[in-house]
Amino acid sequence: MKRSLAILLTLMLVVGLFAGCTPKQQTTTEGGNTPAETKPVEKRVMRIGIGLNEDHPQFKGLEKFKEELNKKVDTIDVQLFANSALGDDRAMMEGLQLGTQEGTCPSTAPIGNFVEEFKVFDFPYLFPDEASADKVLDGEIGQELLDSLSAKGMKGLVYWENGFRNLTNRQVEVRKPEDMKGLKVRTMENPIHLAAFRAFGANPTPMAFGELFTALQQKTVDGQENPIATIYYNKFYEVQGYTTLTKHLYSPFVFMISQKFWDESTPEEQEAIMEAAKIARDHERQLNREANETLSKELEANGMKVIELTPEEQQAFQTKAQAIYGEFAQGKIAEYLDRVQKELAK
Ligand code: TK8
Repeated sequence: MKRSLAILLTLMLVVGLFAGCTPKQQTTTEGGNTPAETKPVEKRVMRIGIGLNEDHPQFKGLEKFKEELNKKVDTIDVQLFANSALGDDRAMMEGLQLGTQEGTCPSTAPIGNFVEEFKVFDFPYLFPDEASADKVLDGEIGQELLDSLSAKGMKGLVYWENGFRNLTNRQVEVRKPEDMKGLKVRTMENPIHLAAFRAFGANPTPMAFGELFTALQQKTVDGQENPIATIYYNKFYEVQGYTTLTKHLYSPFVFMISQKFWDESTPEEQEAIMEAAKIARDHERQLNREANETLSKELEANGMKVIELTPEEQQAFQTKAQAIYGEFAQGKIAEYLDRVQKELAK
């Protein structure tokens, strides 16, 4: 259903392109009642898509972005699309490159397929808490990585938060890596995540987020991993019995627009976009942290068992994960990993 909608939208966009309706010319006008001498404001359309739904803090952040941007400039018409309506994270980034959409906010994990250095954020148990993540992401290292996206046709604006990821599954009360033996776990499309789950003893399989709920429902996979907010707002409790608070990975989002849209913006628009993106970031992070703090109870109220790990139990997962660092910490990724670790030790 979602997929056919995505195909339909893609077709419409392609037809639009052939009809000579390129994104630059794809403008809307406002002010039909303006006096003849006043030129109506020509608006450029900024279509922003995400995989999560309208209830998630990420969507609330986008609404905030839209509101703030509208306060500052009246030349950009922000249109928001939730639920993978424009495609999954990878397809939407390709859409930015192709010019078929203007904005998205993917997890960093699939970005590593475009700019390798982003994989530095895929090492499990790298960040001990949100404050440490903010320090690195909002600092020099984070900025360098955002800048590296420009060469790929994407303008990285700022980092938002997906959050610490936790394991859910249908049938097993997981407390230690051994409990995951043979468990079919969906991960994002990222080699380090796959290796980590193999190291835990699971049987991981990569899949786009838009297909996940159905896959869990149809038992194609037994489990998945995501922050509490996503587990709750996507109603995974309807198809999953257990959440284990593994907190195995801090997952950032990158709020990005197409480099083309950015380059075609005036300096005033660029400043407004950047400011609105930052205000929205702070709003999104705050809502997301509240959600991740408070929604465990709601998962339980909806029939899930939420398993908190002792520090020793968590250490067992961390030790397994540590074993894969060497294999993936190579070349530029190793350099970034080293810098991140030094920054965290300061
Ligand atoms: C949504 C994804 C999602 C991510 C995943 O587009 O795929 O599991 O955590 O939230 O970015």
